[in-house]
Amino acid sequence: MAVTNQLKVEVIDYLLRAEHEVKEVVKITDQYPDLSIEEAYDLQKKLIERRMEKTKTKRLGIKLGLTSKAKQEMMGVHEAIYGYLLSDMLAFEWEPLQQHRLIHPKAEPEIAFIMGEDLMGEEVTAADVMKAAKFVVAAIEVIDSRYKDFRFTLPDVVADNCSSAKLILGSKMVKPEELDLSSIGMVMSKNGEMVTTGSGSAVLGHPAEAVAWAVQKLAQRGEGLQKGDIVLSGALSEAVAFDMDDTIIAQFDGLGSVTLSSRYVK
Ligand code: OOG
Ligand code: MG
Repeated sequence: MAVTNQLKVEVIDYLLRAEHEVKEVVKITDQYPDLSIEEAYDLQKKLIERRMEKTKTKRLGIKLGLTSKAKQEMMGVHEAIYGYLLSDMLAFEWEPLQQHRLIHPKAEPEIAFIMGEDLMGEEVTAADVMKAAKFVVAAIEVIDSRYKDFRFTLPDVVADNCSSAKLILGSKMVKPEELDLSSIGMVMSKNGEMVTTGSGSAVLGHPAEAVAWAVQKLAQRGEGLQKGDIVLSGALSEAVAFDMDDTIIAQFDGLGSVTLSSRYVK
């Protein structure tokens, strides 16, 4: 199916409205079953442009998703996915999330890269990523699929900017070469009880491998990482649902911890 301009406008309005009105919607492939992944990336790009215009936000960086073999198998795919992070997605440890602005959020423990240089090209390697990154930081990503029950196919989730909603960074910045990112262990707790554990190797073997994959993928569309970008390299474990008054803490070897709390505040 060709993605006509008319279709792009309709689908993008539909997804942006779902986010704005905090209402889950039926996935778009129910209506457009032939939507390809490449067409979904076209939609994502337009959606991001429209969202930036509407919310007067700027690019903050890039996020990866489905970077673990387990998650890829669950979705029946062999590839990771990427989306964009925007400035209004940045949340802070000391400021509870506004639960009523989220549909059915889940928290993911991740390792974030802060880029010290632009990075672009189809040949970029994990070693190049490690060189171009200025710092790595512990992070929690909040994903909040706009689709009903968090159920979707790959083109659906790509068009929905890979479920991006919020991110929180820890306060300890570490130079990438100071840590072995593949062997970092992580424990995540919810209201004081351990809920999940993971390791840096869950992210395509090494988080920098995942970021290199994203750079290669972006290059196919004439894009790349920019100096100052925050890059979320993908979850180290499964995502954990949370509700108002929950507190989630992810603790990483060598990177310290990062805390998410959520309240009903208007
Ligand atoms: C897609 C986004 C997954 C990750 O880190 O794997 C993701 C989803 O599961 O909703 O951000
Ligand atoms: Mg994620």
